[in-house]
Amino acid sequence: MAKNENKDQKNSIETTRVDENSKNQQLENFREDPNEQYLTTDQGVRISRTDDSLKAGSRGPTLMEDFHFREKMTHLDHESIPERVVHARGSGAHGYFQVYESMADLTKAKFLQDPSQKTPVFVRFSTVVGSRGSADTVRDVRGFATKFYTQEGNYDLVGNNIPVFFIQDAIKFPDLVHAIKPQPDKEMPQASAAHDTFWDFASLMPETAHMLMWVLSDRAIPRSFRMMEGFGVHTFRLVNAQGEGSFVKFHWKPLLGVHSLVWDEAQKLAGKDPDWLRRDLWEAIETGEYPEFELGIQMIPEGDEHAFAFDILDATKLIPEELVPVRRIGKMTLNRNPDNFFAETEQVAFHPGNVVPGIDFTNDPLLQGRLFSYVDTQINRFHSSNFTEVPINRPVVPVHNQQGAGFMRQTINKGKVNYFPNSLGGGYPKMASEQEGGYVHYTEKVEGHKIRERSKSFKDHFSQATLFWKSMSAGEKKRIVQALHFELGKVESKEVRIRMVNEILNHISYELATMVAQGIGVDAPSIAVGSKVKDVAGTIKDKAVHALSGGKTVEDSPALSIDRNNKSNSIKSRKVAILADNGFSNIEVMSVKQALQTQGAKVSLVSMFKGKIKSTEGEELEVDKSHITTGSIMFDAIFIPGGKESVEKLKKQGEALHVINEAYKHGKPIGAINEGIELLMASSIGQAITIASAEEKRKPVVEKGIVTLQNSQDFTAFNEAFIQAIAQHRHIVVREERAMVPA
Ligand code: HDE
Repeated sequence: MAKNENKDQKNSIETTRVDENSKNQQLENFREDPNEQYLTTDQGVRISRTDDSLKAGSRGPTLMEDFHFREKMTHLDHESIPERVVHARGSGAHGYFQVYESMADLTKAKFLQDPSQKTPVFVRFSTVVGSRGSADTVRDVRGFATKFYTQEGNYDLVGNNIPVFFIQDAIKFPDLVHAIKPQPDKEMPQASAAHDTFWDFASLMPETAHMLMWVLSDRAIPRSFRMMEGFGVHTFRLVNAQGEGSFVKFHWKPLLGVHSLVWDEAQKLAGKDPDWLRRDLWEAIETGEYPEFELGIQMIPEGDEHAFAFDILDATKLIPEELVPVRRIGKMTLNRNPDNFFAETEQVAFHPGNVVPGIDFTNDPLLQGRLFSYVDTQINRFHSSNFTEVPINRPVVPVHNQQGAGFMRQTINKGKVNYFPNSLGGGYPKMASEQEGGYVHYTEKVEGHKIRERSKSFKDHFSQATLFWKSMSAGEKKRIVQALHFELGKVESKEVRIRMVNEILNHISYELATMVAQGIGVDAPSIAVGSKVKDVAGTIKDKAVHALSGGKTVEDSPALSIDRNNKSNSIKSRKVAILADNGFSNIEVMSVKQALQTQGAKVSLVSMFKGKIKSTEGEELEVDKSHITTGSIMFDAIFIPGGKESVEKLKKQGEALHVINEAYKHGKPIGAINEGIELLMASSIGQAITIASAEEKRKPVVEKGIVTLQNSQDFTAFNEAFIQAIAQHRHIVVREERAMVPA
């Protein structure tokens, strides 16, 4: 008895300690380090020679008894497992999460109580549609899945970078995935929605309208995984120790702000560096630029379940932040790259059904269907339900149950008892009371007739799509139209294009439908429809008015816009290229480089060839990147130092001129000092900018995100202006009236 009491004390949830290193320490037991070791077979036998198979004579047939050959080849033959049916391409990172203050009033989840506790996490970012080897920068939703290794077991927040979804009911998911994936006859196109079947489906499914707007916006081409928001999408439920529930929406807010690529850049990156986002994440962590995200919650008291003009169980709707503000409750820091892609990033298995006490589900029919799908597909990937024993998937707390056996079982369960109830095994493993950390499902009252029907409260498909459109900046609107020109421009069926314009876009906005029609060979709609809408109670209202009962309405939501609300003004980890050749001004290079690096930017010297280039002052600098291996698309800003000889050489290099034109076209800040300005004027942007007038010379001049300094050594003022231009990230709108610059 006394022995069991001690054991209980040891096993108590209160005394279970988890800290930042718990997961790393657990993984250490499984790591293999080849350093200074002999090559062996899987049986541990040392190998004397691995370059030749065992043969009957050096020109004779290979012998069956060559166990080393057989084993080596067999492993290669079986190295692949099925890729994920969606979200196949992903990148992972380890880190930790820390809550800012106890959330005990809302949830009893232990990892959300103590601000001094660091809970280990593993995050996997992904694209959705493309296969494992597809490009990172395609237009797509990004997955943002987080596994919290808590002292009460694993909690998975399996979200996306877009707060809503295409469909309302999980039963439509196979149709959606079939429509958007490559067509079944010719397996084309790869990693793209721009084809007939997807837009055919979308044009017939008005519930996709809101999500389509997000996917067509800049959100779907993030500049970095570190610079995008994450969302839990569904309404979940938090439950406190008193058993009181409240509804919650989860958000991740990146501390670097939200930033995107432009479409032309994204497409080019897909060719020049298909690993763009993966590399960015990896390098940021390697160089100590740890990605940070704050966890935010929107809290809806249980009594407000029906207070909105939409249904909070409908995953095609968000709750405008202007109605229910996002409270930031903690921070996640990603600080360690995986040791092995396959063992960790590929084998990690997330599941929205992995919850801990204090976090519970709602009846959102999309969420309910997900609760079935994840384990089902994981059994297909791993051919066994024992995938939970793979190191990356193990909780950091002990697992005791009678679910033994199956392919590749690792755990050796002791004893003859594998059932419950039992007396022969002392009744163990035993049940935990709620106080002992036992999971108790929220006792929601549910009643209803069995029926295959959509709730009437899910019927309004356009109001939030309209709210999104109306909340965009002028530039964002323009880019949504361009995205539609691309996506629908690739659709061969005119019927589908017409239906998209009339049955979907015109219901979102007449302005949008008209602008899109113009670019895709379809007549503009003759009348505006859908500016009014019926709410759940049948009242006719203006569209995109989101009322919380009590009167507050939202007709414009800046929180939806990147341009208007979500940027940061830091240049931390931004990449800047210095274009130079022999005969550059070293003093200018050094001054600008140092100023940028002090602010956390990464600076690279780019020239025609690798090797060293010499400055006018005689200093030699190592070139970081040659033109052939890089391009403007791999940088956030460009700087051209003076130095007559260098600039004269660059003027004759199409590569250097192309960097300037393209960076200009993509809205990127460009800085130039003294003779460097001549290179700008020699490029096509010479026609787009005027550069400083005589009296403005000697101090930096900023025009359309181009910062110049002439006849002056006042680099401090130049650097300040250049840094400010970089902090604004893009200067697209102000440049667009001079669209003749080629790129
Ligand atoms: Fe998923 N989803 N999903 N999904 N999902 C999968 O599970 C599914 C949805 C999300 O990095 C699959 O293990 C259904 C919404 C992420 O490993 C699969 C429905 C959201 C990941 C699956 C949805 C997500 C997945 C494929 C509609 C945001 C990648 C491989 C009812 C809240 C996780 C796998 C990782 C992966 C099913 C919709 C996020 C097939 C049935 C909404 C981030 O089980």
